[in-house]
Amino acid sequence: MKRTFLGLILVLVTCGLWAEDGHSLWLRKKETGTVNVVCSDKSPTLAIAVQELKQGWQGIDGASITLKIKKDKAIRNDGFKLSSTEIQANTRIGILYGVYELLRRQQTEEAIEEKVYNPSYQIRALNHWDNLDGTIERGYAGYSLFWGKDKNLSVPTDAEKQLWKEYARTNASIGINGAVLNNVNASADMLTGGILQRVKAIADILRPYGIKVYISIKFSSPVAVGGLKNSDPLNPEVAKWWKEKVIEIYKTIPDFGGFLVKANSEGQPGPQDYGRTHVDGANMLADVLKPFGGIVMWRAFVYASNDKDRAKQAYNEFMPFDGKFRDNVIIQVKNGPIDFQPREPFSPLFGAMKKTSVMPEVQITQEYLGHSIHLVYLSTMWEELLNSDTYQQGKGSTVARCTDGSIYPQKYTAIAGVSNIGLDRNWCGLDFAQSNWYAFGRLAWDNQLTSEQIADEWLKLTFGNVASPQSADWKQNFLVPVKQLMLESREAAVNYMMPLGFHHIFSADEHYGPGPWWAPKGIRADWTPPYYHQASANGVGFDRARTGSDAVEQYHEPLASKFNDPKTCPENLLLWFHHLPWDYQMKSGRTLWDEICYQYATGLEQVGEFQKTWDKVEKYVDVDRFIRVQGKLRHQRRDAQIWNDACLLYFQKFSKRPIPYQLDRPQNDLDQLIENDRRRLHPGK
Ligand code: BDP
Repeated sequence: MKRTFLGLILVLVTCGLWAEDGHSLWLRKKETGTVNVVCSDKSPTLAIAVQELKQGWQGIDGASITLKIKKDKAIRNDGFKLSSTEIQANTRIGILYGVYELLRRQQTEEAIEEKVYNPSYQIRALNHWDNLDGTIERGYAGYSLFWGKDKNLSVPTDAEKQLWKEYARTNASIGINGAVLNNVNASADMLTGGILQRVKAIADILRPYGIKVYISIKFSSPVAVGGLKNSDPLNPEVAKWWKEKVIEIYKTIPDFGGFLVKANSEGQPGPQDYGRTHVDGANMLADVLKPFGGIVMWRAFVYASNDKDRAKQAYNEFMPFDGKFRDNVIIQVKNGPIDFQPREPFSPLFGAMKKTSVMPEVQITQEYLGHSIHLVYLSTMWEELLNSDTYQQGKGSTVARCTDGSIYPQKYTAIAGVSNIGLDRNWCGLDFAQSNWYAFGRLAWDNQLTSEQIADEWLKLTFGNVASPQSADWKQNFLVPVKQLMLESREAAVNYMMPLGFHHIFSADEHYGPGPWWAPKGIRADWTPPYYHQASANGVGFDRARTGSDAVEQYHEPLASKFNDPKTCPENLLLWFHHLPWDYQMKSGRTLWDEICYQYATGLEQVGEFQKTWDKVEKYVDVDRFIRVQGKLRHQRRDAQIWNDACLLYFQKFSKRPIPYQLDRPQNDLDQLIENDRRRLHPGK
C-alpha cells in the first residue's frame, strides 16, 4: 500500500505534475529498497543513522551494512571509513556523516570504494545574522527560524521544533557542526534567562545531529544587562560577571560551543572603548570559557572612518597581536580585505598570522551578489579563495592550507559561512541559492573539492529525476548545461556588476543595485562608492600600489611585487590595486575604457544565455521550480541591464569616450536611473 502511494507520487513527479516547493532541498524523498543495518549502539545519533539508511537506501535490495564505532588512526575527528558494507568512525557523529556520504554516493551514482574521509576543518559553522525580533540582517529568505517578535521565546512550539530538526538534519547531511544563532550585531538580551532557555531548546534538538550552538555576544553586556558600571575587560568585576554568565550557560547547555564577537567595528562596543586591545577582550572571554572547552571566535572585520585605505586596516590592527591570543581564540577573517565584494583578493591576514588560529568567514547570503534574485553559485568564489597562494611558507601556502592545520599547528581549525536561510518555504528564497548552503558545507568538510563536483552532486540530488535518476538524456540535456551555467554564474555577476577589480559601487546600504554616484553629504567617505572607484578625468581605480596606499605591502612576495605592477597584476583585480588612465592598454589590446565596456556587455550577455539555457531544460524540471527560476532570471537580466547602463553612462562622464560601436547601446538614461534610485531611497520626497 505504502509502495503504491509512493509510486503514484513518483509518477506525478516524473510527469512534472507534482510541483516541488523546494522545501526538501537536496534530501528529496525517493523510492528505496530494503537494507539490514547491523548496529549495537542505541544512542539518538545512531538511531538517526539507522533511520536515514532505511529511508534513503538506494543500494542492492536486501543488502546488509554494519555501523561500527572503533578507533582507527587514519580517521581524524569526525571522519569515517566507508565501504559498501561497513561504516566505521571514532565518533557517533562520524557514523552519521558516513551514512550521508554513502546515501549521496548511491544517489549520484558515484563509486563506493573503501576510503577514509576526514574533515578539513574541525568547526564548520553557520553564522546566522538573526535578530531577536525575527528579522535577519542581510537575510533575503524571510524571517528567522529561531527568533520572533510576538513569540513566547522560552516555550517553542511543536512546529518550530520540527523545523529545527529539519534544519539540523540538512546541516548534518553536509557536515555542518556549528550554528551561531544570532546576529554579530548582537543584542545584550541574548544573555538573559528566557533567551537562554530557547538556546537550550534549540541545542537539545541540534545535538543528536552533531551540531553545537554558539552565540554572538555584545561586548557591553556587563553594563547593558549586568548593571555594572563598565565593561572594561581588565576590570575584575567584569571578568567575574562573564565567568558567572558562562557558568550559567554551561549549566543550561553543557556542550555549548562558545562566543562569536564583533567588537569595535561599525559602532559596536569593544575593549578599545576602555583603552584596551583586541587581545585583552578576547583573552578575558577565552579564559572564562576555557574550563568548559568553549572557544571565542573574534572577528577581524574592523575599520575606522578616518583611515586612508579601509583595505589595510584589519591587517594593521591584528598583525601586532600575532601570538598573543589564547589557544581557544580563533580570529575570524572575512575572505577579502574589505567586505564580501563580488571579487576581492584574499585577506592578507591569511597565512601572515603564524602564531594565531585564523578561520575564514565567507558570506553565503548574497548581500553583494544579487540577494535572492540573482542566480549566483558561490562555490567558485570560495574555491578561488581557498586555492589562493599566500606564499607565506613558500609556494603552495594556500589559504586552505594556512587555515586547516596543514601548515600551522592551530589548536582549533574552523570556517564560518553567513547563512542564507530563513522561513521561506524553500529556505533560501531562490532555489539555486540552496546550492550555496550545500557548497559551503561540502567545502568546509573538504576544502579540496571542486566547484564542478559540488555542482554535479547538488544538481543530481536537487533536480535529478526521482523516478529514473540520471538517464543519459537527463545528463546530456539538463545536467551538463545547467552545471555550466552555475559554474559561470559568479563570473557573470562580477562582469555586469564590478569587473576588473571594481568594488563597493552599490547604491546606499542595500547593496543591491548600482550607485557609483552615491555619496550623500555627511556620510563617511568609506561608505560611498566614489571612495572606492576614484573616477576622474585622469582615470579610475584605487591606487593601492607602492605609489599609493601601499596595501600591496601586506602581501608576501612575490605577490606584493606582482600586485604592485599593473603589467603583472591579474587584470581581474586591476582597479582594486591601481588607478589607471582611461586609455591604459589592456592585454586584449583595448583601452581600459573599452575593456570596461566589454566586460559589462559580456556579463549582460551571459545572463541572457542563462535564460535561454533554462528555458531549454523546461521538460526536465517540475513546473513550480521551473517557473520560479525563470522569473528570477528575467529579473536578474533586467537588473544586469541597469548595472550595465548605470556604470557605463556614469563612468563615461569622466572617460569622455564613446561606448565601442560594436556593443549594444544602453537602454536607460543616467539621470532617470539616478532619480529612480533617489526616489526609491527616499519615497515621497
Ligand atoms: C557588512 C554588512 C553588515 C554586517 C557587517 C559585518 O553590510 O550588515 O553587519 O558586514 O560583517 O557587509 O559585521
